[in-house]
Amino acid sequence: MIWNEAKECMSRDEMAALQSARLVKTVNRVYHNVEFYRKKMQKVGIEPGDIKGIEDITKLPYTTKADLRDNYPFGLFAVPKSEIVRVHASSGTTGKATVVGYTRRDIDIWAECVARILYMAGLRREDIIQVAYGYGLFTGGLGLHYGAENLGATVVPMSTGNTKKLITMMLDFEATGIACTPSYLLHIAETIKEMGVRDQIKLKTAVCGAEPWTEQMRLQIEEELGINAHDIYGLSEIMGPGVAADCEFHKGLHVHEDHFFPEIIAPDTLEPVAPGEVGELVFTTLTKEGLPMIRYRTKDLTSITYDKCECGRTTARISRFKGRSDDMLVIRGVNVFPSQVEAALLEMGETTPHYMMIVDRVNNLDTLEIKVEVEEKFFTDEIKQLEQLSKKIGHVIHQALGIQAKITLVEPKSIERSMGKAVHVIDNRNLV
Ligand code: DLL
Repeated sequence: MIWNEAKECMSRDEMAALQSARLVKTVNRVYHNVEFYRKKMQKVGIEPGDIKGIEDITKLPYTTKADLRDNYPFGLFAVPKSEIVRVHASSGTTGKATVVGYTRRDIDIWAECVARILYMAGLRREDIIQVAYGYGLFTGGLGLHYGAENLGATVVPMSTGNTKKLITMMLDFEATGIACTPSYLLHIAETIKEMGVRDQIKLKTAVCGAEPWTEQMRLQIEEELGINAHDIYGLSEIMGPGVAADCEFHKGLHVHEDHFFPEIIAPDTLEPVAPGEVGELVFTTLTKEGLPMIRYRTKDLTSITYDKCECGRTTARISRFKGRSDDMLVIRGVNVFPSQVEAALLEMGETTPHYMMIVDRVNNLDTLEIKVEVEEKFFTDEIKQLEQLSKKIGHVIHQALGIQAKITLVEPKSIERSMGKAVHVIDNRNLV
């Protein structure tokens, strides 16, 4: 039984009609309230009256993260500051933070979107959910928090910081749900094993996201903890967590299309690509008041399908993320995504998904070293075994990436664990 049948199971025609009406409203709102959008539309000769329905969306110009930075902090807000009840910000790795703002209604819609996802993942009001995303300017903690409250579940606002305490409370409170990054959940699973309490946990569902992860990693988490793990996607510029997530069939992430209109474009030509083809995901918000975004280029690479899902939902589904158009590494002319390394390692089965890629340039030639954590036993046994494993991983990585890498096997826990987003790449080439 789907909780929000009216919103998630409407026909494609009904959805298009709803999106059209909402887009027209949004375009009018930004044209009249945000100088940046008005100027941008005038530059390409578009007036609000030219946008009559969702099919006209391609007439509108794209927006990027740089536009948000250039208008730091509040320049793209479409309501008076007094209407904004909360701001979040992402620090990013370069330049100024990007600041996002929400009206009361935006916050309510956000909470509902996250609640729909928690419900889709099988959580109900009887559940006790630990939220172990960072609370604060990052949207993860508060986003999941209000979503879980909206569902009516009991929220334990753990944030990040103390894994043993989290596990103790997981046991004492009999927590049945957890929301955190997938890499942190793996670390939690390791610690649960070390504490010898795997049989005592009551956990049944995890809602993980905020960073790229593979299907293999999702399955590993499910197996290690004996739970269902779901993928939740979102970005601060569009709302935060809750833009899309996967149902029990795990065949792509359902987009809340009544609030966010997805497009997939080729990052080089900026032309739309056909359903099923991989490209960059672009979102237009359809109901946001505080910070509406028009054709925002997420840089996330995925594909889309409009086929009805086995679960009964009719909303568009995006595939698990292939990486970002900007986290793609070009090593010796070959495009490499960290997720390819993770998938290859997990498929092999003899290592953990804890790895670090170190890219360098020596005598004008790119080098790639991959540090991979392997089980303790490989270090106590004969050196030959270690060499064999390293050779095997080298072969698997070569097959997966199309380039050779130096493999360095390291002991368990020697690669730093992150409670926030995991870092998998150190690029020393200073290419930018
Ligand atoms: O990471 C919001 C979020 C919080 C999502 C908690 C899910 C759970 P930002 O910090 O703005 O917002 O980062 C957004 O993170 O463009 C993707 O590149 C990446 N990302 C988020 N979720 C996923 C996911 C939050 N499920 C950026 N799979 C996005 C892959 C993800 N990448």
